[in-house]
Amino acid sequence: MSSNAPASDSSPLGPFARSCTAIAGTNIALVKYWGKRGGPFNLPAAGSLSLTLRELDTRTTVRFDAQLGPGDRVRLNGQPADEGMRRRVSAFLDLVRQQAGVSAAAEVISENTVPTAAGLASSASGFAALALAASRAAGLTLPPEALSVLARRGSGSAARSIFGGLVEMQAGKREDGTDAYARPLPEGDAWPMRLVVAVTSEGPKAIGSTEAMRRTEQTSPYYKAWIDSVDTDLREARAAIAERDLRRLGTIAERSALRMHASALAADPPILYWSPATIAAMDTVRQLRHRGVDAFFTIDAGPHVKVLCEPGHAGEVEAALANTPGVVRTILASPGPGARILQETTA
Ligand code: 2P0
Repeated sequence: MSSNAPASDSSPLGPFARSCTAIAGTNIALVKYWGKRGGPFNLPAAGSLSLTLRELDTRTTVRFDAQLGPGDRVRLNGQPADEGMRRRVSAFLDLVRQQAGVSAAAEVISENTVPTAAGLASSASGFAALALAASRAAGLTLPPEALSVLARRGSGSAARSIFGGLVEMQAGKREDGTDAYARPLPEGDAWPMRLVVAVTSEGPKAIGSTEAMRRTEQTSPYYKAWIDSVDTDLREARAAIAERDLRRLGTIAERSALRMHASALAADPPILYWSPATIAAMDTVRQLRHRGVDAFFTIDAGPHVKVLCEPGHAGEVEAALANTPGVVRTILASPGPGARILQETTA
């Protein structure tokens, strides 16, 4: 079954259950997203640029069924989702139901390939897989840009995971967010590179990125300077990618991550995601460079360090990070495809 027409509950396909299983890789931003324009559409204040990964992904099945309900059922990694997540997923499903003219409740079953305990479970892969699975299960066939717009409503970084390889998210200008979507960079999936994740010891639960962004926007005196710097980073990153210049791209990625964290550090109260192991891993990366290994770090809203390098250097980078005090283990990741459908049923 494939149709552009919304399949309403009164269509020949309803009231039967329709389900879709989709998979999406998480992504790591090389030019970071940190700040929103405001309003109800989860609009980024600036663009961002990322690498979608093959090894760290989320697989999600959505089944709309008129016999279910009231309310949606949501299971994450084999457990019922907590109330906060269930509401967030339900609110997202409401957007899909509205767009498709469907009123049935849904069952959502989602599995991350990354153990949640590693603190790497990502809303990026989660909402990208959910956007694709839910829209298809509701009878919609959305073009990639519309899928990216939909995924953004769930989580800003999820808009990028619709596409594979190197991806740019544009901030857009419209108030309704219809131009705030991601796009794959030309041949961005054809450049072999590796990303080594240094999983650091877990500290106390860090502040979530949505709340941390809000606090940075509202209280950090460095927020405007951070946002003003992003366009230059994007322009230079695009040029580095066009030239296949890993050293230049990596240098921009480190700069972007440090500036993002600097803006958060200056919030009130301050937001500090780093642990001693984070700083030790950054130092390891600098030492690798002194030894002639092109390796470049980036850090997200947590203590883990992600290191960009050539495939031929990945073993040396992994070994050096594994020997770094406080690093619990490493994960070797590579560029991966965009969100895709694994299975669909119509009844
Ligand atoms: C990024 N992060 O560009 C940045 C860098 C974390 C640090 O996008 O509020 O979970 O759901 O739109 O997508 C994390 O933010 O935020 C994020 P919401 P999201 O990857």
